[in-house]
Amino acid sequence: MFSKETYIARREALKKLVGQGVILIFGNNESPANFPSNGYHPFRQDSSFLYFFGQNRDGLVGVIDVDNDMETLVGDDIDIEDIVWYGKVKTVSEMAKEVGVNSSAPMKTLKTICNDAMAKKRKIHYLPPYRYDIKLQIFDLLGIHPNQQKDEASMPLIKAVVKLRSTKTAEEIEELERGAVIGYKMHTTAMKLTRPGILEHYIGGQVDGIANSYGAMVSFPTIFTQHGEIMHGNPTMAPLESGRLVLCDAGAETINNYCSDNTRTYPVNGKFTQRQLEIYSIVEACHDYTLQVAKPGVKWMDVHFDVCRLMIERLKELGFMKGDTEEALRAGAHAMFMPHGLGHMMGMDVHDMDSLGQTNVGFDEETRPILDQFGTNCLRMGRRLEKGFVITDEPGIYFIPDLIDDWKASGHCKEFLNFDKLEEYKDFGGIRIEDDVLITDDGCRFLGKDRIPYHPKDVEAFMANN
Ligand SMILES: [Mn+2]
Repeated sequence: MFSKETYIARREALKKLVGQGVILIFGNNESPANFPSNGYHPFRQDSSFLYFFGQNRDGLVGVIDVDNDMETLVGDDIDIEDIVWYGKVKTVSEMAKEVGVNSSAPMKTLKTICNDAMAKKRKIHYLPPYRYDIKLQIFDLLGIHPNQQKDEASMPLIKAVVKLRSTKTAEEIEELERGAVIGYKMHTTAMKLTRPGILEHYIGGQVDGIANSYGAMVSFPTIFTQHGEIMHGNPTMAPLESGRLVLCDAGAETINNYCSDNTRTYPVNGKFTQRQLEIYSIVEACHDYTLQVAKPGVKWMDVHFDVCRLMIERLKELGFMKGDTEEALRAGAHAMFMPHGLGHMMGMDVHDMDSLGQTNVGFDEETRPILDQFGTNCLRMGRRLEKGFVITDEPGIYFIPDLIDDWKASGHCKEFLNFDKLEEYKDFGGIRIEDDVLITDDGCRFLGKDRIPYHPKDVEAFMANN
């Protein structure tokens, strides 16, 4: 947790931005896995609640009455039976004081607060809920059916939260650096363990264990797979095979829930083949290009398309693509190889603020999302970069057999693709290289003390020596 002053300042800024009404920030509750008292663990608090109220406990709601400048932490103190099982915990009043909130109240008061505000026709702001128990709670409190809650969520509140959380402060950057250090341990451990015969599942478990040991948890389910062409290929019981590539996309959350998110792709036997190197070097060039151009004022969507141009040019040289680069780009032909965006915002959520709506987070009046083109519709971030943004740089090239068959059958983008050549690569898999980048005054820099090896020579040397 940060100091009390941090949370006070954040709430002050929020009040100024929202201007009027009553703001409800819902914390999360325990979530049952297979029976009520056996929950998913560790408990994950809502990130916006953590941002404004700091407390990492279930069953809390933060109330900010903007008009009367009053803040209340709502929640029930635990009783003696719970103390027997879980030990003594801080009272809600103590938790409120820790984050500079003067008043606290039991959960039943929340209904009274809401009824009173509704009777006076005051605006009640809440963020789009994503957990079903919170949807029921909002239904009980405000009478808004769960199907309507996303539409009725407060746009002024969403915009204010996005504005505040997008720019990372010095103390947040320190946390993100800590996350990157754990991420480094996770990835280099996976590289050290990788060898023919070992199970994907085993290495995935070791990677997760490091996140749990040094931080709070993984920032998303670990991807460790020889099928890199499957975007979210979680580890299976398959043994690693010599001659194949393995893709590891994994990240940690620190104890204070700031994330890391990196991807590396490397040969199971520690040595790239020529065929693998040809594709790898394109992804490497795209990854490095981003670093040269990312700085305040640059539109991320432009960087994304420049990377796609570079990819098309290089794929033309190898005979995978053909025709005019600009026309191929406009047609979205490159999505055969990279069906996702170049990167996303990262912070307390690995896809930062995803629950607030990607259009609200990654786009603005000037830069609108392109939702009607396969691949480009997965770009989560497009708007101009600002100092303090943290963004992932994660180009990739994949050979997806079903996508090759699908486009070949329909003739989609056939003027830009060499399907005969693609047929030969159906067993290739996929390559992605990902790092987390902080936008600085006049450029950008990687987060983390040490770089996880990614240049082929460094990867091979690291795997040979460990
Ligand atoms: Mn990512």
